[in-house]
Amino acid sequence: MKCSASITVQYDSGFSPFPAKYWKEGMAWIKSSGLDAVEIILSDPKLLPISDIQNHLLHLDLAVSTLSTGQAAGLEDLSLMSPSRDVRTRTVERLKEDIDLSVELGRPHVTIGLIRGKGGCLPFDDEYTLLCRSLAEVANYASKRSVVLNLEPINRYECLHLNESSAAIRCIEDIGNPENVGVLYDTFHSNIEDPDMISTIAMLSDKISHVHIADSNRRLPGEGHIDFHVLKEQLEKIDYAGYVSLEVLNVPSADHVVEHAAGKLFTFFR
Ligand code: LER
Ligand code: MN
Repeated sequence: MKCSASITVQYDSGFSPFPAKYWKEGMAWIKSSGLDAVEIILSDPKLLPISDIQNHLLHLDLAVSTLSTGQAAGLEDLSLMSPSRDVRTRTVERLKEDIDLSVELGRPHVTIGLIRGKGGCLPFDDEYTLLCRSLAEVANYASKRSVVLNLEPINRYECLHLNESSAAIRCIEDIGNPENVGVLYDTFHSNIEDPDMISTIAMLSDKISHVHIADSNRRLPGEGHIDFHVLKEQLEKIDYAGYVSLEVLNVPSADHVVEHAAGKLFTFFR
């Protein structure tokens, strides 16, 4: 399977084993580890040295699997379901900029994870309506630019909406089933929220547009209790052809992740 790992390029992230200022070294590590692509973590594309990044990717002959956009929720309080119209508008605008960046980088998918907002400011149904409205606008723009969005179910301890995989499917239906919106299946979240990981993958089937790999404790695969052999078999059964992308915490250390990431990923997915 095509393998990728997360590298942050703007601000430090617990999901990148390299600090933001060492993004070039991070991408070189991905290349030398034999992975196929980098998942880029960013907050504000307007502040990025885009041509520098493009040149470096070209120099390394490295693809981009996905743009991870959730950092802007944590650092800038952006949210697609905010009670504030101004915040929602700025969030939609930001995601349009992310989509434009995707076009410049060869159309990697753009993830809608925590940038949807944590929820809890308005009655649940009202927030969900706002989320669907904002998401439909972003999806429409992405469709015009031929970019795929990954809608990511995220566990209940991080946000209140779209925790289970089935909720993401329902949300995609509620915005009219746009062809360019898929589900980001994150093994860490699914292990917490879904009734059964294997039947969930079967249920999601060709709606899966991206996969995040982390074990039950958000460490490297094989360091917790998820059965990744069975998981890989199930991804093969549904003919999943996208990336499996490492998104683990730097536990016990970033050095540990740098040393073992590719080996652990390849044990299960190559
Ligand atoms: C992002 O992909 C994710 O999985 C979230 O849990 C980030 O906190
Ligand atoms: Mn994830």
